[in-house]
Amino acid sequence: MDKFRLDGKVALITGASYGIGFAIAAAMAEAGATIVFNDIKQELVDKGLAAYKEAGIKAHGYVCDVTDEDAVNALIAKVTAEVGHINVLVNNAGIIKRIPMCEMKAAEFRQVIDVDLNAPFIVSKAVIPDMIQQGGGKIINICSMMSELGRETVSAYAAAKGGLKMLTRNIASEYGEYNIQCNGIGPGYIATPQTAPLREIQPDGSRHPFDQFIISKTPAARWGDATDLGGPAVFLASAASDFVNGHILYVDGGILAYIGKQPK
Ligand code: NAP
Ligand code: GCO
Repeated sequence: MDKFRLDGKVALITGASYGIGFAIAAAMAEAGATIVFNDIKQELVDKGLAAYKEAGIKAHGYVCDVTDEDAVNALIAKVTAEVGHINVLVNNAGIIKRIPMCEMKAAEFRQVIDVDLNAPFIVSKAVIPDMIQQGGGKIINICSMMSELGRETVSAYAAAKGGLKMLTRNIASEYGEYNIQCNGIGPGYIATPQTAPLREIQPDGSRHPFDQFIISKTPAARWGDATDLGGPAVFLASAASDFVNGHILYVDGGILAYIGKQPK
């Protein structure tokens, strides 16, 4: 089981003050990794530092907007000097805008692409040269059901997450020979602040129709919890997955395997 341990590894998880990033970081810390995270605002970093401390994890938090290439390069240099060489990168920071496509402004579409697709490119290219120098590394891109499926209102998000799937395969193709494994995790519907609007209780006390829809589309018959992503993330960050490259590991309670519950 030692191959699943992350002792001595430095893991940078982007946008990990809370939600999926936090849960992945907590699992990696349990497996022995030193945790570094960033978030876009100081208040979020402070909130994250307090949450890690409460969980008994010594994490290093930095403010950095992952869409800003200069800021990312400065972050990577600072982390390398202050904490150590980055062995594991998780491109987790992400946003969604739920707007019907024909009502969406091009600027809004670009903003989603910028955070969800351009930023993983920027952060990955900032860590890869040092990973090559160090003899290898692990990159995990947080993809989505929308890397495979479309639905109303999420055109920009689906375009970005579909692109992220292919960026994952391309990084694996281009840098696999340097012992860099780049894989994706495709979470199903996970209960986090990002999906809270889809689970809001209705004025009459009933469940949100989308909430009921997701339960009926998921063989596990529940929303995922962010902690459901911990084990898969540790696996993809560890030596146990050294010959797994360019793969998207869907952690979706079976959504992609299922046609959906037939109406009664
Ligand atoms: P979340 O709760 O909204 O957390 C995302 C984090 O990223 C937030 O802390 C956010 O800060 C930060 N962030 C946003 N833009 C940033 C930027 N430019 N630079 C640095 N940090 C930034 O989301 P989540 O649900 O945990 O999702 C995490 C990842 O999983 C995302 O990539 C998301 O698309 C993906 N995902 C989520 C689900 C789901 O069901 N929840 C399913 C599949 C994939 P703010 O709070 O200021 O926005
Ligand atoms: C939506 C959701 C999804 C999830 C997730 C699914 O509006 O459909 O927010 O996009 O967040 O990415 O895997």
